[in-house]
Amino acid sequence: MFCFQCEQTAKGTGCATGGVCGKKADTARLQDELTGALVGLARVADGKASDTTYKLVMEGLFVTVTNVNFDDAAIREWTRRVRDEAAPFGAAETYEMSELWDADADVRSLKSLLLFGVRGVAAYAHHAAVLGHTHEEVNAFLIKALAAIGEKDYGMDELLPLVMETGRINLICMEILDKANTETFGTPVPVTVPLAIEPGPFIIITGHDLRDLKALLEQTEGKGITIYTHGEMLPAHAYPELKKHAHLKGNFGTAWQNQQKEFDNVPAPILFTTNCLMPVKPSYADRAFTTAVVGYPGLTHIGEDKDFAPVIAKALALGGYAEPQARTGINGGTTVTTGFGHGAVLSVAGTVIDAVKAGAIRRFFLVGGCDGAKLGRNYFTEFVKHAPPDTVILTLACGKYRFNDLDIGSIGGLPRIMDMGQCNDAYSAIKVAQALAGAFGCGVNELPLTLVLSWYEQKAVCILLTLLHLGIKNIFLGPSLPAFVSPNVLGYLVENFGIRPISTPEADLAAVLG
Ligand code: SF4
Ligand code: SF3
Repeated sequence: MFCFQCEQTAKGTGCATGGVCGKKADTARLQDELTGALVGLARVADGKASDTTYKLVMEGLFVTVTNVNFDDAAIREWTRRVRDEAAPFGAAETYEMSELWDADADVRSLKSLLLFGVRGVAAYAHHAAVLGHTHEEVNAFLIKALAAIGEKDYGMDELLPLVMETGRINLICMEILDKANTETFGTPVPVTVPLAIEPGPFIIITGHDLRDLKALLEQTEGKGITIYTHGEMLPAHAYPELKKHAHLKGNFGTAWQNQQKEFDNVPAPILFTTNCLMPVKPSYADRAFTTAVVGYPGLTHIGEDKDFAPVIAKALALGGYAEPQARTGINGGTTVTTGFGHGAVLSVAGTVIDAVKAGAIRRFFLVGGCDGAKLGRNYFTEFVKHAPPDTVILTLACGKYRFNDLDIGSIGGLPRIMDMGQCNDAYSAIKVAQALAGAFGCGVNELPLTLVLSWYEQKAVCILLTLLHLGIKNIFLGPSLPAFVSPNVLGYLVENFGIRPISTPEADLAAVLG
C-alpha cells in the first residue's frame, strides 16, 4: 500500500505497511482500486455523465477521504458500481494508482493535490446534494479532475492550473452548501451549548451531516431520548430548525482523535454520519452505528431510508446515566459557544468596524481547521491563550476543541472567541473577510486579519486551495506541511502566496503583531 494523503502519515512521508489512521493495507489497496475505477469512469464519461454518474463519483471520492470508510466489502461494492456505470460509455481503461504514486516528484505532488482536493470538494458537494442542492460546474469538475489524473503526458503546465481551479470550484461548492444549510435549517444564531449530560437514554451523533441529525431528532421526538452532538456536529445547535427540538441537549466530548477514550464506558449509542471515524474498539462496537458513506466492518449500517430504529432501540436498552454527569472541555470549561456564521457576524458588522476604527480590536485571527493527535497541536491552544486582549479569534472546524471552552473575555460586547461552524462553513469566514475588506475599502490581504490554519484531512486541502484562489497570502499552516507537496511545488506556494509553517505561538504572534 501507499498513502500520504493526511497530516499524520507515517514518518511524515507515507504509510506503506498500514495506516497510522488504522487503515489496513488491503483496505488501502481497495481504496486505490476504487479511485482507479473512478479515473477510468471519468475518462470515458467526460461530457456524457448523467446525474447517476455524478452521484457515484461524489460518493466514491468521499469514501476514500481519511477516516471515512474501513469496510472492504462496502468499498468493493462501490468499485463494482463505478465499473458498471462506466461500461455503457465504452471500455474504461484501468488506471493503476501506482502510476501516480511512482510518478516524477512534481507530477505526483500536483496530481495528489488535485486528487485530495477533489476528495474534499466531493465531501462538501455530497453534504449539499443530500439537501437537494447541486451545481453543474462542480459536478463536471470532479470528472475533469479525475480524467486529468489519468493523463500520462500531463506535467506542471497542465496540472498547476487544474490545482488552482480546484480552489475556485470549491468556493462555488461551499457557497451552495451554505445556501443548502441556511435554506433548510435557517440562519445560525449564536448559542451557548452545555457539556453536561442529563440522566436518561441518549444518543451521541457525530460527523458533519445535518440532514441525518434532523432525521434523528424527528424520529426520537417524544421518546424520552436526548441527543448530544459530538465533534463537527456541535454547530448544529445554532440552526433554528435543529435547535427547536428541545431534546437536542448539548455537546458530548471533544474532537475526533479522543473518541476511542471518550466513547468507552458510555451507556449510549453513537451514530457516525461522516468523518472522522477511528478504528472502533470492541468495548463500544455493539453500540456504534454508521450511515451514508461511512463504514466499518461489523457495525450496523443505517441505509438510505434513514430508519434509525436500531440506534433508538439501543439508546432505550442502555438507558443512559442515572444521575446528571458534569463534564468539561479540555481546558476545564463547562460550556462552549457556536453560531457565529456570516449571518450573525455581519449583523453586527457596524459594531465590529467601529471597534477596529477605535483601536479596540487590533487584529482578527482565524485559528481554524482540523484537530488531530500530534503533540505539536497544542500550539493552537497556546496561540489563543497568548493572543493579546485586543485581538479576536474567529474559528471553525474541529480544531477549535483545543480552546473553545476557554473564557478569554469580550470586546465591546463581542466574545473574543467566535465559532463560525464546521469546516463545511469555511465559506462564512470568507464572506466576513470580504465584507470587512469592502467596508474598509481594501483588499483581504490588507485587513488586520491573519489565518492560522491546522490541517489533517482532504477537506482542509480544498479549503486551502480556495483561499489561494482568492489570493489570500501569508497563511500560517500546521502542525506540519503536507508530505505530498514537493520542494518545487512548495517553492511555488511560498513565492506566490507566502505560505509559512507555524513555529511557536510567541514567535508567530510577534511576527504578526510586531
Ligand atoms: Fe496514512 Fe493518513 Fe493515509 Fe491513513 S489516511 S493511511 S494515516 S496517510
Ligand atoms: Fe475535523 Fe475530521 Fe478535519 Fe471537519 S472531523 S475538520 S479532521
